[in-house]
Order: sequence, then C-alpha cells, then structure tokens
Amino acid sequence: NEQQYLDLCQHVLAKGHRKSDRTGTGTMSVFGYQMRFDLQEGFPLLTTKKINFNLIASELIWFLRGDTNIRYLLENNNNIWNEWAFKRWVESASYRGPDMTDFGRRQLVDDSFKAAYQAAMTRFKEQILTDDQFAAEFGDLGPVYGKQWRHWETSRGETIDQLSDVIASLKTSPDSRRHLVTAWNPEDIPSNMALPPCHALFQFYVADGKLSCQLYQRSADIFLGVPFNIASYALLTHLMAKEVGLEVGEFIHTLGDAHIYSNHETQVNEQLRRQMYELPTLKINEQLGSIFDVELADLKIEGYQSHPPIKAPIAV
Ligand code: THF
Repeated sequence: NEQQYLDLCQHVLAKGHRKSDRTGTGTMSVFGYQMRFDLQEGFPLLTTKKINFNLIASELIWFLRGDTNIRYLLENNNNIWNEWAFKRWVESASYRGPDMTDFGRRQLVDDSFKAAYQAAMTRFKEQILTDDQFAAEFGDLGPVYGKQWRHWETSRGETIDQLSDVIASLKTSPDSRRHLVTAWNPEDIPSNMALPPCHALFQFYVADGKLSCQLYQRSADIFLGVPFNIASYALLTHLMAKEVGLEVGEFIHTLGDAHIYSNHETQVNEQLRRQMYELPTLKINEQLGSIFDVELADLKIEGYQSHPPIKAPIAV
C-alpha cells in the first residue's frame, strides 16, 4: 500500500516536467496519476516519515462539522491552515503591522523578516483564540470544504447538505452511481475563497458489502499534502462505512497536477531511502452514534511504527 506513494514520488522525480507555479517555488510535475489503497490491509498512514494523525483527524472533524473557521483547528493545536487565514488578514484594510507581502517565500531567505513574520503569526493566532469578533472576521477561510460539503448554497437561497444526502443514498440505494460530493463550486471560485479546493470531488461505491471511495484531486503537493490527503480520505471512508453499516473497501486516489516542490526534493530522496514498516490500524469508538458527532477521542491509531518526521517548508 505505502509502496504506491513511494512509486509516485519516484515517478515524478524521474518523469516530471519542470514547471513554475502560482507560489513561485517551482515544481517537478506530472498530469494524471492513480493510487489504490486496500483499506482491509491496514490504515494508510505513511511509516517512512512520522505523520501526526491528530492533525488529520481534527481537520476532517472540522470539515464534517461544516466549520470553515481556523479557531477550531487552533484549539486543537492544528496549524496546517494558518497561512491562508493569515494571508487574508495581512492583505486586509484593517491590518496595521509590518509589511507581510509574500511572507511565505521571504521568511525562507531573510532571517530578520522571519522573526517579524513569526511574531506577527503568534499575535494573529492569539487574537483568533481570544477575540470572538476578530476570529469571526479573520479566522474564516470563506466557502471552503466544510461549507460546500454541508451547506452548499443554491441560487434559490436554499442549502444542500451533500454529505447527509450521500449517507441517505448509500443506505437506500447502495448500487447508485450518484454518491458524489463536490467541493468545487464554480460560483465561489473567483470570489473570496482563501484557496480553491484541491480535493475537488469524491464518490462512493458499494460492492460485496464494502464501501470504497475515489477522490479526484486537481492539485497535489506530493511531499506535504498527499500523505495527509490519503489518510484523511481513508479515515472518511472508515467513518462513512460505519455510518451506513458496511465494511471498508478501497480508497482510490486520482491526481491531476501531481507535483514535488523543488524545495522538497532532498526530503523526498531521504524518504525514498527508508524501509517501510507494517501499516497501523484505525480504531473507532464502538459507542460512536453519528459521523457528525465524532470527536478526536473517538479515533485511535494502533501499532503505528514510523521513521522520524522530515521537515519541509509549505508553499503559500
Ligand atoms: N497548500 C500547499 N502548498 N500544500 C498542501 O498540501 C496544501 N493542503 C492544504 C491547503 N493548502 C495546501 C493544507 N494541508 C501541512 C500538511 C497539510 C497541509 C498543510 C501543511 C504540513 O506542514 N505538514 C507537516 C507537519 C505540520 C505540523 O506538524 O504542524 C508535515 O511534515 O507533514 C493540502 O490539502
């Protein structure tokens, strides 16, 4: 299972096109790639570098609640969405601090700027956590995943709960070919969304009493994002299977622009030299009622043995 991820890395390093990108970092990139993870063979949390499962679980719970405000993530020590909220804050008319233009790149090359950036980010996080009004205005990422999954707004002013609808259709007509959820809402793309959704569309499929899920991801940051995305959708498939009374089948991950950022290449090569361990297993609290009530304490990873983490800068 994990070998599929390592094969993807190898493939992109060998066959990728050098491409520039929105963030100005530069990538090696291929278009169109597919991996299949049999969820019966263990939970696909990579073992060739340490991944913090709590970050994946709290992000998914945040999506499932329909929440789009990073305050919930910060309350759970999850910092993976900070840069996108911070970007909106420092580009807003209300921001009065030092110039943070292009902070993602500048903090990598300029140590005195890095100190100013870190101080500003610390203050920003404090204020999100303690100031309700500030959090409501600047903690929100706009109509991102949670909003589209649970409260898609129609032109008639109604809202659609896509996830609840799919749960219902999985129960009443498992053979349906319409078990889809889309985060890609063309009407919202040009607007003030912090970042157009990368994992854009997913579909469920039932056969032999097992639930499978396929994700179409338009843009895939192979080193930092993809390990999270695999574990996140594997977890979602487990939770959905429990919700509708099925076993888990496969998670199929289909990638559009699959890229390795040029400042991640050394890290990828280091990871490729490591030997995989056995995959861990996921335990979901037997008492859990509904998927929409799931909390961090309901989810446990057992038997996770991994190599140490490998640090890399995120492209903003
Ligand atoms: N933007 C980019 N450039 N890459 C992405 O993968 C990505 N995401 C989300 C939104 N925008 C993106 C955010 N997901 C990490 C992991 C996933 C993220 C963002 C950041 C990350 O930095 N992981 C570190 C550990 C971080 C920590 O411990 O706090 C790691 O080493 O894995 C893809 O959906």
